[in-house]
Amino acid sequence: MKKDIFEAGFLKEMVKVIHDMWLKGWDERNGGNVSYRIKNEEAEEYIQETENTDYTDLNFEVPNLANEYFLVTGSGKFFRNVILDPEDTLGIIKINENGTKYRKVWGYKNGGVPTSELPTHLSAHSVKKSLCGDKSRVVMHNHATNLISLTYVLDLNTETFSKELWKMSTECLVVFPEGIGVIPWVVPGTVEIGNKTMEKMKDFNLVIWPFHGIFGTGATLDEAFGLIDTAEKAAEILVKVISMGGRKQEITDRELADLAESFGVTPRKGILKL
Ligand code: 2HA
Ligand code: ZN
Repeated sequence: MKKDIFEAGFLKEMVKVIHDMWLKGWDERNGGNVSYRIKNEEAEEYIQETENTDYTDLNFEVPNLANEYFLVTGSGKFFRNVILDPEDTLGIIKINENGTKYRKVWGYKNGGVPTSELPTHLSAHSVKKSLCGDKSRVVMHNHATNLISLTYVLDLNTETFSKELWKMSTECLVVFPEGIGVIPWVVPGTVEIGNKTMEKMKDFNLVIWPFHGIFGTGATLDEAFGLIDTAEKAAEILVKVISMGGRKQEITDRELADLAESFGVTPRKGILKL
């Protein structure tokens, strides 16, 4: 007998983080999507294996995610409604034994399907699992307003975005010393945007999609949310600074290097000019 999934910590945390994202104003209408790679022991406690053999092709391969379970937001679902009906707006999928297909094992109860950004989520999970194992279980996407705004006015590269955000709030360099990855504009929901994001995920935990939104990863929902929240807060400050006519003073590159040394983090090479 499996435990009641509505008592599962991972489901409660997912509902809460999604509601928090909605309250932040990052997820208008059906904007945004989140996936959590469920730990095996959690999956075994809560998920009743179904007879469902109705597999959907992924159209790409993630062999290292074979037999993994993912809690994933549903396509077209509004984040503001997740708190009202998690079993309709969320679902759990299980990847097949060679990482080429998935089937639904819980949720999506009115015939829903996982997010249109599943290619990016699973590609990112695949890279992160191979690089950091249990230290990465969450992929989170949303339309954080100020980060998107900056993609219209800053040069679209890692050096510019990372340094500008590091300079806007002292904690940024400590929270994301590896900086922030930037890809070109690509049609969302495609395997191509999944591949481009995956390439960046080898080096970053934050990847910006210009004129669209942000992807963040982490070991936990709290971590992925906190990472995006920190970057978005810095972006908000930068938007305000630019709107007020620009800066009169700032944290210097030397001071950022001192900060990094003091906190024991290594800033991505080539960004600070010392
Ligand atoms: O799920 O945010 O990128 C809706 C989106 C697509
Ligand atoms: Zn989006």
